[in-house]
Amino acid sequence: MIGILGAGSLGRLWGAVLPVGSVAFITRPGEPTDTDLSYRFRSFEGPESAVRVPFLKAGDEPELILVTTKAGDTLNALAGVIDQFPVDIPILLFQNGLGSQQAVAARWPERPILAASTTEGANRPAPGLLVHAGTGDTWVGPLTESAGLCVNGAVAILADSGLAIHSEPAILQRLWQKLIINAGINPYTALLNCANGEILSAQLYQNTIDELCRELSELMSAAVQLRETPESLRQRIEQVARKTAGNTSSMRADVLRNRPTEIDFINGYLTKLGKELGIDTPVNQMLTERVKQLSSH
Ligand code: KPL
Repeated sequence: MIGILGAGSLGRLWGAVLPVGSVAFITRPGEPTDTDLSYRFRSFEGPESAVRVPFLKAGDEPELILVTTKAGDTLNALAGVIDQFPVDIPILLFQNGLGSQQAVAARWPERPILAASTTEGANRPAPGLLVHAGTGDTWVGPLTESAGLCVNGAVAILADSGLAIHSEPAILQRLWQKLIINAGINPYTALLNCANGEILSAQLYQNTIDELCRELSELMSAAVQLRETPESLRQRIEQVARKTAGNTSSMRADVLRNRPTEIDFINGYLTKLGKELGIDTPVNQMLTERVKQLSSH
């Protein structure tokens, strides 16, 4: 049995693609477990089907826990449920950005904590409907010492979904690659209230992207020894913005729905890291402050 903590789009995607009967959602303390979670699932370029996932019952022991909460909720959500699970159960984190994963690993260093980076796309355009909007790849790697032995097992369990799953010993570097893309697209789409592709012609983007990429290049090199020029980072950001031109980014979607954004785990994380490493990050700081102002209104 696989337990899923967090019934948002990504959690529901795993609930839909893993074999029927092998998954259950984990409830927070006080939440009822008697009725199953039901939703419609539109598979990628495939038919629509009905999905019904039960909630984990007291005494059920999952062999793997997937944590698909928002980055800002993760530590609290896990703290509320983790004591019911034996200390050797692998916990796989799917959060965007960085910072929340390290906080979990630092809080429970004795547990096998793993992190995943995924390019699967899922959204919920209507209540009760989950759409698998784009297929991608998912990489899984260890964060704590005891997690190293659990990577292959977790990859094998998730491969039963039919999605492309790979083990990645250097998961932190992989998470950084995604962080760069999110740092260069998400805040602009939120501030400009536009689809991903539209940022490219906007003044705010054009005036700041080169300096942002200089900050990203310096931070990435200092933090995880990945060396890439600012120009090549800009190229990668723009490639993804073009490829996902019509998409509403997760950060713009959060702002539009009045939900907290993940800015603290993207440009906010980079700003904080810059302070720790003695690297100036004025553009990351400006983007963080402006996105925060946006969501406080
Ligand atoms: O990951 C994304 C997000 O919206 O968070 C991108 C790559 C920007 C696609 O929308």
